[in-house]
Amino acid sequence: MRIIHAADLHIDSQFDGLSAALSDHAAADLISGATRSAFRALVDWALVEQPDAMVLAGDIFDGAWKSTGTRRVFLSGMTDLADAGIPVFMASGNHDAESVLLHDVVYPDSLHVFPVHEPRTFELPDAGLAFHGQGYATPAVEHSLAREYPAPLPGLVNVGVLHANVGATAGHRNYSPCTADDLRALEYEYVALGHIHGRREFVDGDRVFAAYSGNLQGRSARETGAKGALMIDFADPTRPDLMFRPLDVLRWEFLDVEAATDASVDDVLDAVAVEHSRARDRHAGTPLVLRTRISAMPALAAQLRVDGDFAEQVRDVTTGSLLEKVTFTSLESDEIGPPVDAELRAEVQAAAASLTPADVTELLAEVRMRARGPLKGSEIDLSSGAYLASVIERAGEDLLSHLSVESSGGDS
Ligand SMILES: [Mn+2]
Repeated sequence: MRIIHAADLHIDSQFDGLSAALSDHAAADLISGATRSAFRALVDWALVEQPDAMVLAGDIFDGAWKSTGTRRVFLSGMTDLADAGIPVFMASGNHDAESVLLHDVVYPDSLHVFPVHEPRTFELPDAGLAFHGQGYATPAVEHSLAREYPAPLPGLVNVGVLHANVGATAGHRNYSPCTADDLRALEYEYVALGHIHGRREFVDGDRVFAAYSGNLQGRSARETGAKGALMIDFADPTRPDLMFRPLDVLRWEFLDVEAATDASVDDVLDAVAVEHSRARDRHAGTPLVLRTRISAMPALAAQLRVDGDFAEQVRDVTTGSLLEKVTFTSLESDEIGPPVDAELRAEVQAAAASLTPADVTELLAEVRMRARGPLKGSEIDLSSGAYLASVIERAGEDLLSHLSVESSGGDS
């Protein structure tokens, strides 16, 4: 007996943090359609594998319906699964809580949606399975839903479906908070979890009793690596076997390139090419969206930062991937930077210091307005004083590094 476990599909969600550098139309189409394509890949995988059931552990949708297309895509997948005799058991999460979605659509009978005001058990006696779950009535569920989950049914393999933060995982909303011990105490054969986007297993000795499948499709540079769903095999119900299947249609990768102290521009390009080729090998065939961080000695870092040709060359050596962003950091060193006229330096620093948060807000608001469609600048937080202060500081530093490079160029 086997089930597929997926969670956090976030169908039709926007992608965070993509810069306007991704203006390529084919790339933009691939990205904006990625969560739908990954959902379709999930359905197609199930049609091939013919599991006894599929469970979806919350955040299937990203929020209020963005278009009728979202529902159509989901309904079409559910209908195909119904036609293949694969039932689906689905609980809502904080993103698709009952209060934000309109359930004005008729789904096939084989789609079972857990209620949101109390837990419910769906039995699948022919397959020997029972599914226990509860969805979110509102986006913020502050109490533990697991606490009220029913006792396991004897003679069946019991599967919990739960959207929750287990163990107060940092960086995630602490919704339906519970501990791994709370889940083990349910005495189910397996708890299918959603909410945390990284894959994670909870084990008792060598027995997995609960797991996060992670999300189906990475959506930002914070979600690097392969994303997909789990196949849980209960051939030995006391020891479920988990198999991860990547289903994402594009993948975020982070290239970290540290230049040697005596590196030239060409050396840096070679190093980027090597890291890129390794990443391509790791993710054979899956399109990559790259963030690249180049660490170099201060003078070289400053030179590369302002060198337009260099950006173009980096693009060339990463051909076949989408280069979303390149950042430069200076390695710690005693190196003395190229000279900048002291008077000029003081003027630049004064100019940067005299920029007010209001000036910066205005400038950034325009940048944000020009970003279109799925290319959303979530990193631009205009309400954060600390963020605005950091922008002002960086503006001053960038300008000074321009001046350093220009003055050193003039000397030679
Ligand atoms: Mn969630």
